[in-house]
Amino acid sequence: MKILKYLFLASLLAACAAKADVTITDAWVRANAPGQKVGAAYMTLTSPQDSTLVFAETTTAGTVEIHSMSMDDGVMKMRMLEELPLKAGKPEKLAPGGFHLMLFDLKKPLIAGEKVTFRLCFKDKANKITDQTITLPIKEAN
Ligand SMILES: [Cu+2]
Repeated sequence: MKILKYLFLASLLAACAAKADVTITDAWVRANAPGQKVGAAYMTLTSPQDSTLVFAETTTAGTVEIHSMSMDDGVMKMRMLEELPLKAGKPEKLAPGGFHLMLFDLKKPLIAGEKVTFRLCFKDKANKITDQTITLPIKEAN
């Protein structure tokens, strides 16, 4: 199952060529405590056409997953999403308490004031894959 997913991602990556026209605002990475092995990144994604976030990667983490967060019986639960749909012109917010990009297997600590560069891949209605590289500041959550 896992291997299949990696093969799928590898083919996506190879296909990621043209630049995506998605606007990315309010993007930041949460600074974390020393020794923490995971991290989270937040941003608002606005696409002029229906699109889907299908993949994210950074050299700072071994893997990046798209997560949702919700309250379930008073307990915060995170769930991994295969993809995140974006409606044309509607800002989709990734913010604390909701959607986020989860960073696993961190290669270095996330220190406020430093930056993390991500590559995001989007798929449009015609299944065309585009990508965008964005550098996010690391900030303390407030
Ligand atoms: Cu998460």
